[in-house]
Amino acid sequence: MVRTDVAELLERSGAGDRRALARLLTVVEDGDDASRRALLALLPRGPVRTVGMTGAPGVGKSTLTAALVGALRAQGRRVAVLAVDPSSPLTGGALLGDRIRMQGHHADEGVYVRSMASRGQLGGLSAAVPLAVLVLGASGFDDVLVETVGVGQSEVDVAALADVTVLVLAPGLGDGVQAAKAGVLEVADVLVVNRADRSGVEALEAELAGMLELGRLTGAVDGDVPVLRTVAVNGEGVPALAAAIETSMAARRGSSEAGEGSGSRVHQRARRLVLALVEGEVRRLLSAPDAPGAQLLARAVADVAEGELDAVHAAQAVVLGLADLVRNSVPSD
Ligand SMILES: Nc1nc2c(ncn2[C@@H]2O[C@H](COP(=O)(O)OP(=O)(O)O)[C@@H](O)[C@H]2O)c(=O)[nH]1
Ligand SMILES: [Mg+2]
Repeated sequence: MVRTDVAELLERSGAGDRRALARLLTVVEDGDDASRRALLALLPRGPVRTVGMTGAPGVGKSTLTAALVGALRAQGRRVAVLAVDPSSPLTGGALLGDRIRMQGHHADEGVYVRSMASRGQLGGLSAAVPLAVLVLGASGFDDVLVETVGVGQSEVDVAALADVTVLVLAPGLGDGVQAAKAGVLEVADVLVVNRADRSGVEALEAELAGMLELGRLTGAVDGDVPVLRTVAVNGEGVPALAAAIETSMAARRGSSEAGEGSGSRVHQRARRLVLALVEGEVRRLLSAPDAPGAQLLARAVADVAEGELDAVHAAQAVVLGLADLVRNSVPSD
């Protein structure tokens, strides 16, 4: 795909053409280097409000996300949802699609749902999702909700890219302990006890309060982290969740405008996100099929494997070679 094609798709997508938007997101997921680069060059440079919805499987993330879409639509906001499943292109997205349909949002042109999987691509989702968010922003969406399955590192990844991270838990699943293990509690801005119509709500809330307290003592948690109750299946507590997201967003904006320095949570998050994208890009430049740096890497690997060179010097040669390569590469415009 050449630059002019991407430009045309972007223009059509901005005018509300959903097929053009779907094709752009396919470029994001599966596109060749030149297309992705062309797309990136055309996208506006500015943040889009991103809300991460994370938590263990079965806690009600998809149901809650669909309900939240309704609350945000009621405020007149245009809402896109990315269902991110690092393992499978089928599960998360299909289910979420069902929930959204059940809520009657499918006929609403202010709502767009798409599932994304890594498809084994290097640098994978951590690179594709932020780019997809920019595409959605350029296509007129005010909010992008990113639902991710709660498996290990992906929760932390989504937190790194979202402006506001909502950690969803449910009573009776032992999630409190899980959350603490994965380190997600530390990056969550809002905690939600969903399935609040079930028993065990107080016990979970007490457990969370204890963990937040501990987190504050160790400095892992700063600022206000509200704990809300929702019943996603009937919408109870969902407007309060939308309000808490808004408050958290405003607090973030406030603290970055107040210039709270490099130690602040906003800075830490920005640092994680930029580093993750740089690392993903470097990996892709070196080892994606036909990657410009593939030969550099292959030579270094062979040298080390054959005992010609130590790994430290080999790695340094790759970094210097990559720097030259990037400096000399002319973008395809
Ligand atoms: N009783 C009850 N069930 C819920 C609630 N929210 C979701 N569920 C149900 O929990 C199951 C898992 O929900 P889902 O949204 O797919 O969870 P996810 O895996 O976290 O995305 C579904 O059967 C939902 O209908 C709730 O607030 N109360
Ligand atoms: Mg789900």
